[in-house]
Amino acid sequence: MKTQVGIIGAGPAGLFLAQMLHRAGIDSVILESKDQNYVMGRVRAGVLEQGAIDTLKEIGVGENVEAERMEHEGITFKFDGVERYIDVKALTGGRTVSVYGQQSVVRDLIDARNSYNEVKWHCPVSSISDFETDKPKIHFTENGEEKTLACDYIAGTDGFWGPSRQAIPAAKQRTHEFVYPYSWLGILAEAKPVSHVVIYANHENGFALQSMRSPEISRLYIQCDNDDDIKNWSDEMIWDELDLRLGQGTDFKLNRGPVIQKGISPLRSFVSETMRCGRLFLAGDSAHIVPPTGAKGLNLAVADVRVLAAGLTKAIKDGSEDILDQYEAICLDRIWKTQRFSWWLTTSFHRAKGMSTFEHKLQLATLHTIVSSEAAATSFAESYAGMPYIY
Ligand code: RFL
Ligand code: PHB
Repeated sequence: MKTQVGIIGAGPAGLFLAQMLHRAGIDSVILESKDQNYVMGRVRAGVLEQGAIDTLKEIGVGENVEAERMEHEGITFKFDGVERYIDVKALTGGRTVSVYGQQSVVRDLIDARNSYNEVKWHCPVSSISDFETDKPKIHFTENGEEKTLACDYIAGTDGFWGPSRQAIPAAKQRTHEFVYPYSWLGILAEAKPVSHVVIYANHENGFALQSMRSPEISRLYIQCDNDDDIKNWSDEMIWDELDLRLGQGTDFKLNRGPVIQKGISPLRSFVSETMRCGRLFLAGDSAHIVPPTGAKGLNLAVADVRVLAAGLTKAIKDGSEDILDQYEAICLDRIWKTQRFSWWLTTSFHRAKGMSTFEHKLQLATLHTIVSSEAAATSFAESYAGMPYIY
């Protein structure tokens, strides 16, 4: 088997990349270890930057997003008796974010792909080889049979646990990691959201967040312990805790309804500064993880693959790797700025066990600064709405 770009993983990064390459007239094959229903059923990201929405439209996948997205002009912060709406649109000269679930993004991109070349589902990649030559290879299994895909370039869009990053020789890896002392317990519920914007709350029991997927479906999160078990939390306990933390001493009540999905996710910050090794390029969660506070993971993946698609197109069509040579530098600038934003927002809103009163007072001072200084609020809003793209 042969193709121009071999793509490992049909998450958002791989699917966006494949669509961009297709529009540029470049062939690709996507190998995905799971099946289509599993990938389409994964409940993850919800908030997309204006740039990610515009990218979907630019690559010809904008129809559903335009009809279904819920545009958010701001966000509400609750802490220390304060409830403040941050008007992101006004502070950034008109930029907004939108709630459009990762499930919908993935569905739209898979539908687009299926119209010309299906993803190879159930094809786990076991290893990659020869990527430091001009004949890289991807080794995978299909229906129990070992196969090889020969390609000009490999895109490692296989998430944090995939094989691409692991294939880079240890001496060439430059990685940085920070693991937080708390996790997120998230639920999806058939309940009308009470607020039409996202709410972030800092409460003495920990962080809480209300978001949504549609006018009928709420998406809600609370901070929990790293060693917590979802079995420790009945639905009623979760609703009570959400009301308490989001209420901040008022008689605030969410609309309750059947919980259709629940799970716990750890929080991690991670950067692989080595995003290229010969003809292997890492993009999305395989190269970096941000904690979900700030809602940047999928958005960063889109920014990476915009650069990668431009670089691969130029390399394959014109024989020039000059954009690919800049790939790491262009991506890492955005990645580190976004890491800083996500870490800062996470540590300002969560209560770590054993946190000193000094650290807690600093958290509150940070949040009071945002709501009392237009300059500080603007800095937050610029990051939340997302930086402009280079490519
Ligand atoms: P993914 O989505 O992990 O996809 C990688 C794909 O690779 C496949 N794979 C393999 N395929 C073949 N062979 C192998 N050996 C393979 N190993 C792995 C996997 O099956 C999978 O299909 O990575 P990608 O494409 O880089 O996308 C990243 C995003 O999914 C992630 O950054 C976001 O979900 C993060 N995120 C959010 N991002 C936002 O921009 N806005 C948000 O509001 C937001 N909220 C969130 C989030 C992530 C969360 N969790 C659960 C981590 C909220 C949560 C709770
Ligand atoms: C979501 O809607 O899933 C969501 C919203 C805001 C975040 C993270 C996730 O910071």
